[in-house]
Amino acid sequence: MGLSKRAYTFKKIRVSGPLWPNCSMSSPAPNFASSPFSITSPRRIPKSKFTYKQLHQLKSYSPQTPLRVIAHVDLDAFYAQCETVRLGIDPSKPLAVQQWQGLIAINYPARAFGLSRHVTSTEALKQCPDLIMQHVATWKEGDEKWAYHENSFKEMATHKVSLDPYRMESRKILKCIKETLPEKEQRVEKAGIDEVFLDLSAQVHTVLLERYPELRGPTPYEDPTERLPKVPTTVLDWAADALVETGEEDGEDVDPDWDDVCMVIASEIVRDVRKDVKEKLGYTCSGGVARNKMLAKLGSGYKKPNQQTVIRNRAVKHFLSEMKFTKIRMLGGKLGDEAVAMFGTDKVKDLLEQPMDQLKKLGDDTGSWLYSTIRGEDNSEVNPRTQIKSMLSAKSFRPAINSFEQGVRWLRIFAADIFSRCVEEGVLENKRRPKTVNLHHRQGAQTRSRQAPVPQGKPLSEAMLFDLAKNLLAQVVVDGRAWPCANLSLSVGGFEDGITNNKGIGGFLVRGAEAKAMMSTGRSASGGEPPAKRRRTKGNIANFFGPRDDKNKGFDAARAVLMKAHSESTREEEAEDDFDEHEHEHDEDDHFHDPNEGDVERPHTPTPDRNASNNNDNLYRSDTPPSAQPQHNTHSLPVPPTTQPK
Ligand code: DCP
Ligand code: CA
Repeated sequence: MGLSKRAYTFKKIRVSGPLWPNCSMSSPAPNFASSPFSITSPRRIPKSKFTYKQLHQLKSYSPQTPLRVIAHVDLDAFYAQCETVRLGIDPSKPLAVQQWQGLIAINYPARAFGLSRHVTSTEALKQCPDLIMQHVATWKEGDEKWAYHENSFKEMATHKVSLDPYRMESRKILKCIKETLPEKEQRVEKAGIDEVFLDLSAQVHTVLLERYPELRGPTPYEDPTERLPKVPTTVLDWAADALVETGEEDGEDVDPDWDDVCMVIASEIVRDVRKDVKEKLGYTCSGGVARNKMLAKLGSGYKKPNQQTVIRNRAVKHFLSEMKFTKIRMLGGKLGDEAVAMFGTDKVKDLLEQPMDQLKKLGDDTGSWLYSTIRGEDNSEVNPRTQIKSMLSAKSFRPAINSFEQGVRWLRIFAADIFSRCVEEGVLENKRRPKTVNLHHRQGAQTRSRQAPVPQGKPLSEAMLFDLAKNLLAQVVVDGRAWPCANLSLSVGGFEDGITNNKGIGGFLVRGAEAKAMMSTGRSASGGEPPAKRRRTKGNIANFFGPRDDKNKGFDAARAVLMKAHSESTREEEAEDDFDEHEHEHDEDDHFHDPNEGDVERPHTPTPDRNASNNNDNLYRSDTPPSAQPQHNTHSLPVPPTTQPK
């Protein structure tokens, strides 16, 4: 391929020409007589390779149409931008966000000094003496709310990181993006704290018909396989977009087809979205536009900061073959490592040579998913629901903690932290609500977990979460060998939509039974015996909680917590028996009634929501043992989609 030729063709596609053929400039109405079925000059008039059916499928966001357009928008150096915006700092100044001695986000001016997440704050200052380092907000033991504390990097033993400020900005940005898009033609998926996927298909379809009236009207001969007329222009204006080249000699010479036009329109939309986010909130972001999520995400990371990249269908093969497959969504973790070890390469190019049966050594579903993924196929849908499945609040202790009371003090912070996030999720309006609460406790190499159901019959409160957490810790403590404890975390999970029917007193009955189950098993309270049977443990409660253990610090306190919880749950149940008779008079659950809610649960999306729902001091630290990480971040393998959506 001659270099000059390539340069020429590239230029041709990027520059010149009318911006857009507006209606008056567009081609004449389609010549239906030119249908392949027509007897008059069937092959003379060139047609698009796309059909009317494929065009119409755009409107309904069908993943099947090759005209599909998906965008991925990712904030540049997100936490760092949050701090420049919050503090009103000139964004051209180098800035990094600090967490204890490490840096977790570095803005682009600071990256110019060679700084990356792996350097410590001391090293960073040597490399870039003017670096502004802002420590993340923290919860201080005993405080009711997180704050930006001075010198908090020295307070690792008594403070806990809060990512709330970034989550708040994230929500504002999401709202702004949604407001930029037409209300009835948007599909936005929050994919992480600083990234979204947009399915622009329906909106692009509308714009397409506005600009090209020849595409309107009924399908000729009512034949959906009828091909569309040719695009009435040979030059498209990609404005400032980075265009991935086709890598083929004649790639740019082939006239644009409707898929290219769809991408131009999508790209204009993404440019508008990015402009709005910048103008209204002050953040820059990068965008990727392509035919599916996987490619769009690769696109947004291709050129940063503050740029957008389009991967036209004609460029996909070339783009991917040059890529390391470990950069592909869901191949960045263990699955990618496994594939590298198995095939001795991290290049898509090499993996493309592997037949399907070889790839299936990774498992049947994974193998066929990988086979199509490296060929640029991804039918996964943009899922407009907020995807928080669990929330976790955690702390690693250096030095380790040694008593029940110390643990309880942290639980108070965790409960406040998680509760405030639940409130943001709409728990008070009963939009969403967690079903379970989990406590993870790490002592040496051993991690112990206890789980309890969140009582469903009354409003979720911070106090309720705290009590549940305390009970769970008490269970760990009475089981012995709890100290020294190196890591403690509390999480809530099983988020479900609001309760649509008013359960009334029934909810309280469940709570009584659930609480009992928790006490009687000493572990997870799910399942369990019927209440009548459980009641028998009442008399033997002291025995049940075991003999005193003087070496186990905090044992007495923990035991007292469990005994108190047990007696409360018994009292509740007795009282509830009374309520039951007056069920309709004691309608305490009005608060929960939300007729707008009650959708069925969405299928599991394999995208790991790394940032959106966690607040773990050590979430990103490589020295954190896996046991200290949240469950939903430690799936052994990302589960690729096994079924293709319709
Ligand atoms: N983050 C973190 N630790 C990591 C990765 C990310 O704490 N190992 C946090 C800080 C980031 C934010 O998540 O600002 C978003 O992560 P990204 O990977 O998108 O990184 P940035 O937004 O910082 O940079 P980029 O411009 O490369 O997207
Ligand atoms: Ca980012």
